[in-house]
Amino acid sequence: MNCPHAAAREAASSGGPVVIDPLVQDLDGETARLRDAGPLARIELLGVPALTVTRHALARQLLVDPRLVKDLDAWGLWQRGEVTHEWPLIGMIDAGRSMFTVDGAEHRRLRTKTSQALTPRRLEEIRPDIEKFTEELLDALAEQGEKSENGVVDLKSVFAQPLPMRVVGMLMGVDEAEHPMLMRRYKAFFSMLTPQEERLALLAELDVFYAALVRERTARPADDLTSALILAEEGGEPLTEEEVVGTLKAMVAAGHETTIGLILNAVRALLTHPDQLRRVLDGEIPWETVIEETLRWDTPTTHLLMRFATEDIRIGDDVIAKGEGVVISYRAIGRDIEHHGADADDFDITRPAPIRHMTFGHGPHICPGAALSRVEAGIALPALFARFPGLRAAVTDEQVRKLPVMTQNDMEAFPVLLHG
Ligand code: STR
Repeated sequence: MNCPHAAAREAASSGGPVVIDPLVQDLDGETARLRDAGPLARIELLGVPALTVTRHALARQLLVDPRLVKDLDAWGLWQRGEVTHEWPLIGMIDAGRSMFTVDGAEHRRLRTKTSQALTPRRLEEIRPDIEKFTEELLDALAEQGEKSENGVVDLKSVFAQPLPMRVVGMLMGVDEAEHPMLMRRYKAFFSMLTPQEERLALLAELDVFYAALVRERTARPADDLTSALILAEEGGEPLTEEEVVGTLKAMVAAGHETTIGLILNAVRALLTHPDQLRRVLDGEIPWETVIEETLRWDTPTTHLLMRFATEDIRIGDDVIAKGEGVVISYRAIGRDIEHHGADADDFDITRPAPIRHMTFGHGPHICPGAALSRVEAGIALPALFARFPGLRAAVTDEQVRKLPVMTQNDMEAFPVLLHG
């Protein structure tokens, strides 16, 4: 592959593009390499070249640049057939028609109803439900702990994973009986160990499932966001069935996978920083600070795929060429020394200045579920530590296994002891 741009030359001189490891064997090392490769770094994703943004300031600029679009057809490698559905990450981009894949006025049309359903005021209405789910799952944790011979339970499968699924399931109107099926399929979707044919097949099965749900709600509307998206509005253009399906699947995938990471990463950070945990439990430092620092330091989304340049974009001495793919590396951005200071790699909830992270993105596509995830984590974390103040990890931090997922930052499991 010839590399006509300055970013490529810089990467080449330091040994070529940063190759993103599908097995996530050294996430911190990789994050540091990305940071060292410059604000606009050349990377390789399973053999496919792309650029990635590794600095807060540059991301802030590019995420409002209308010359970068989500439309897959703007990708040169796709146009030329050099990337096809055989590429295991294509499902991260070719995700159906929704606010996630469309820009401009159409994007606003596809997003408005969903973002209105997720305002802090509207979320207050479902707070009691989230509290109830949390209490039920804490009971399940206690029960598992009693049943387990050595007292070890998996905080992920019993608590951190089902909670966000119940919340997004309730919002969208997905029956609880379907949650295990969905969690299984999304785990396989994200895992790089899943063969691509299997991934394409499971995505097709999910499409069938979501289309059936949309038809069911079209016939019998219920009190959920799926029904609200279907119902025609005065003035506004209603969403088509395809668009409701696209929105539903984006909401379920995003609403559960990312929040699992937030909850687990916060617990892990606190358990490995007991002095800081003590200050939180003493009421000296608010849970909100824990959540914001976790979002910065151990972002649920490692890399966000992808945007494409509709024309050459000059960045200092560099150029993003028309047709090139641009990733946003949120983990590297959270560890940006230029923005967060020399100690950006430290988890530290005692930082004097407010934490100004960009983990939910910026610009028109900024995460519409940001407030929801903060409410969920803001309920789940204090409730977990109130019920189990002696909670500790049952494995060393080095033994915690990451999922083999290139874009999300999640664990295989988090074995804990509930009573220390
Ligand atoms: C997963 C597959 C799918 O069916 C639909 C989507 C669209 C929304 C995407 C989601 C994807 C993957 C995880 C994303 C989410 C939006 C927010 C979430 C990228 C591609 C993040 O990790 C930020």
